[in-house]
Amino acid sequence: MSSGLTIREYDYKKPTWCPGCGDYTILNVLKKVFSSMNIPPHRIVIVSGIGCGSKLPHYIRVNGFHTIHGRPLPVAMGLKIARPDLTIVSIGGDGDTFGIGAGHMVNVPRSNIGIVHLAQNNGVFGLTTGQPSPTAPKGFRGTIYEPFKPLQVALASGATFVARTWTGNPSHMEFVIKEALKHVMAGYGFAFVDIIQYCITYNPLIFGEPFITYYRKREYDLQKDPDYDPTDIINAYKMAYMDGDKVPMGIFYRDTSKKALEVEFGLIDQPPGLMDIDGIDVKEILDKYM
Ligand SMILES: Cc1ncc(C[n+]2csc(CCOP(=O)(O)OP(=O)(O)O)c2C)c(N)n1
Ligand code: SF4
Ligand SMILES: [Mg+2]
Repeated sequence: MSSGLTIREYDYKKPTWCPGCGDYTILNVLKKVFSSMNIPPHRIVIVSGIGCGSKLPHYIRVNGFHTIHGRPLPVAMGLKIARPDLTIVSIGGDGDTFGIGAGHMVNVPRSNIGIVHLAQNNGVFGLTTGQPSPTAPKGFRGTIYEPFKPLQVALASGATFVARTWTGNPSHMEFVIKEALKHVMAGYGFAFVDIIQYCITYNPLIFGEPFITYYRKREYDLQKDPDYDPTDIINAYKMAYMDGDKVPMGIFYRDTSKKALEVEFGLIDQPPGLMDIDGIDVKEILDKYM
């Protein structure tokens, strides 16, 4: 594994997101996580759907696959089966993940494939100018349904790592994404992270309060509670149902008793984080195709 990678090595094009958008935080945190974990750019693939947040692979110097709306998860899964040695991060908005892609949000976690999915959960369809997404609260711009519950669904779908963070607390996000990657790289399987993301343009207020103030007042760090046991799924469900004055953040659930699909079916000899293909000579392959 390479060492000494700086954040700058992941820099690429300048984002076109609105100034103040929470997606900047996610992008910067990802660069920081990759560099601090010394994962070189050529060993990472970020697969995204369609939406504001899904433009992220254009702004970071790693391999990227900008797929179609709602499909980052199945594409990432196919990629992981073909190249289990790579670190694969799937990313998509709340429309992508919980609307059009909801079927994949149920079936990919239960496969326990070793990928991390990051949901950019801003409560709206940002790219198409602010229609309510599945996670929008009842009443928001005429929404008549109760909101989709990302963590409850992730737990029920068999994800072996389930967490939540938000764009107003970058150091917390860094901790959570790092732990999610470690879970995957150790060969334990699928990791889901719900990222509550600020959309300054179409959803700046949460129940009438500014986004940052709302979550800062209510964030409740599960890892600061010595009595919280993230290996207990019943505890995790209880926390996933908690809403209102306290918004739990952090690792809700972690199950290290299962093997990732690629490990269980022998697609890979060792968990991905421990492999090193840097020494392999690819000239013969390149000569064949170029
Ligand atoms: C199959 C399909 N249906 C609809 C659209 C139109 N569309 C593009 S992005 C989007 C919603 C984006 O919302 P979200 O996934 O929450 O991402 P955000 O823009 O908020 O980051 C929709 C409905 C599309 N591109 N493809
Ligand atoms: S519309 Fe919202 S989600 Fe999209 S770039 Fe602007 S602030 Fe970000
Ligand atoms: Mg959205």
